[in-house]
Amino acid sequence: MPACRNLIFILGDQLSHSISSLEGADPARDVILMCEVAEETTYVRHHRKKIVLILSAMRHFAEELRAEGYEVRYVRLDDANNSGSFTGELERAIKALKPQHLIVTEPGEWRVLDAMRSWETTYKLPVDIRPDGRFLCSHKDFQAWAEGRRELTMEFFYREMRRRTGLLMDGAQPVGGRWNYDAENRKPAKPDLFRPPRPSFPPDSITKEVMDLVDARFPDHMGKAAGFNFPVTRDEAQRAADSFLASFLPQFGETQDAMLKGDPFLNHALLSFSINLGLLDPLALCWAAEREYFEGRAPLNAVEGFIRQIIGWREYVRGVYWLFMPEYARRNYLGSSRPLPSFFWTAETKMACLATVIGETIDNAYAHHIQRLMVTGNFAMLAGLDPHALHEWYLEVYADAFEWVEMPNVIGMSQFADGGLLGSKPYAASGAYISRMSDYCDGCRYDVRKKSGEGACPFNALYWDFLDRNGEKLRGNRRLAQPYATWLRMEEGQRETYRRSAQAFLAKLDAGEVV
Ligand code: FAD
Ligand code: DLZ
Ligand code: SF4
Repeated sequence: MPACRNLIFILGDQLSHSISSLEGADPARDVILMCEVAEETTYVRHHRKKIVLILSAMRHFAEELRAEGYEVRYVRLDDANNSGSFTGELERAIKALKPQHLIVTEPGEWRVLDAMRSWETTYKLPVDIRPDGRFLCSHKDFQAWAEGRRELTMEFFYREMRRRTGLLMDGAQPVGGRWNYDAENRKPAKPDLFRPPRPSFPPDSITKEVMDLVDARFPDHMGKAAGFNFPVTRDEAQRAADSFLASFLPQFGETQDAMLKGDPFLNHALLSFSINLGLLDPLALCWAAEREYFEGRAPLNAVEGFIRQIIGWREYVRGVYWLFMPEYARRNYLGSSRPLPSFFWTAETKMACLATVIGETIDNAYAHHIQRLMVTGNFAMLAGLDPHALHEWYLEVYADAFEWVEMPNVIGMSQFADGGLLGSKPYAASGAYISRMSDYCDGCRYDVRKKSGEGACPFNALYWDFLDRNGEKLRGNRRLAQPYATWLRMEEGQRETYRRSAQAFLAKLDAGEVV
């Protein structure tokens, strides 16, 4: 085989034709490497639908590149000589193709970047690690923004991104006079029988082959391949985006924080997996959403809320991840160490909220933001579950989970394990919040109105016990002044009842009883 000039290595979450590693690529000269490897599929036990999504999207992308004339060296998971790791496959490709340069786009995980940095020495080959142009804010820009700030408040970062992009801007001012319309987006929802159907993406022969492979190879991973319905090409992802913009965006704001039994998607976008894999361009989506507002088809609170999630939160958590890794992964500000209960994998719990959210996670490899934050995340923090084990669980179970976005959301936003770097107060709530924002409590084996003792909603006593046992670390937080004042106003007898009720619940949890 003639020597190729550049070997371009494309990872499973870099499936974009405008990815930086492809800039200047020449099909007549360069070879592309893509590989399905055991190490990536098992470093946590990813949900089966997540593996199907990534491998099927990779295979479809390789076909698109071949149709453009590229030679793609594509290694399948079940290929006889597959070495099982990125480095092993790279080594085999270098031996076979003898390239003069290696080109990659920086990966989304610190662990992979760390390995990449040694490739130049190991393979005695120039390695060009290019910035990932799919993000608005480079590592250097985020560093510059963070420099010298006492608090890394997302809202201020978001305003910078609004100014930088011009999205929803009227000169130097935000359209409508306000930057943030979140106050209008906190309503509970009623079942809506008229919610339009979601587009479906029936598996083609490529996806079917991957589904069989995944079921056979990963029998002990969560979920099943059956029922797989994710977009696996950019055309399918665009169809999903068009459907969201036309049919769901107008109500996106209203139901953003709501949770309903039997309606796991409400008006959410279901686009995070497509964006994170590279099938959709996040900025193009924001421009399309802005158009819906300017042309009168969607209200400002919905469009601003959607844009904020993407150019605000999504960019911000990536900035935090790269600024504080690898030390960020070990943060455990509240010193929590309880192992995850088995119901995180089975959904077998008497708590209807957790049974619903985890059950939907097992079925769909998806839960929406408030389910992740205020049900599973809130429970984990109140019960003192080990944040690192919880991070691995989130990385496993959600189809959109890649460490750069998952870890700050879990360690920072949901567990306060970073000590308040990402959020100014812990997202801790009693059963009253879940009852207000969902219909889960109707028919739950526990009574949300009962505060302690047998049959009481466990979130109630756990909430007070959480504040009590973390008092030293949290009492000084201005945003917790009101709950601490309420706690201190209580009779000592009442406080003791809460403590005992929480301890009785946690003892059952530790004993492996069904709670
Ligand atoms: P929508 O609610 O419709 O939001 C629109 C888009 O905004 C999403 O597609 C996503 O790209 C972006 N977005 C919204 N919130 C966030 C956020 N907090 N951080 C980054 N992007 C955001 N998101 C992931 O992409 N991967 C994860 O692994 C992940 N783990 C999470 C873990 C926890 C504990 C929490 C609280 C949130 C997590 N999120 C994660 C953020 C958010 O929950 C998901 O992006 C969202 O639920 C995806 O569904 P959707 O496309 O329907 O989003
Ligand atoms: C998550 C994942 C999985 C399950 N499998 C593969 C794979 O076989 N090949 C691949 O290139 N990428 C895979 N990925 C995504 C990678 O884990 C991801 O690209 C890195 O973690 C960097 O973000
Ligand atoms: Fe969850 Fe408590 Fe409501 Fe049951 S009563 S669904 S445990 S919040």
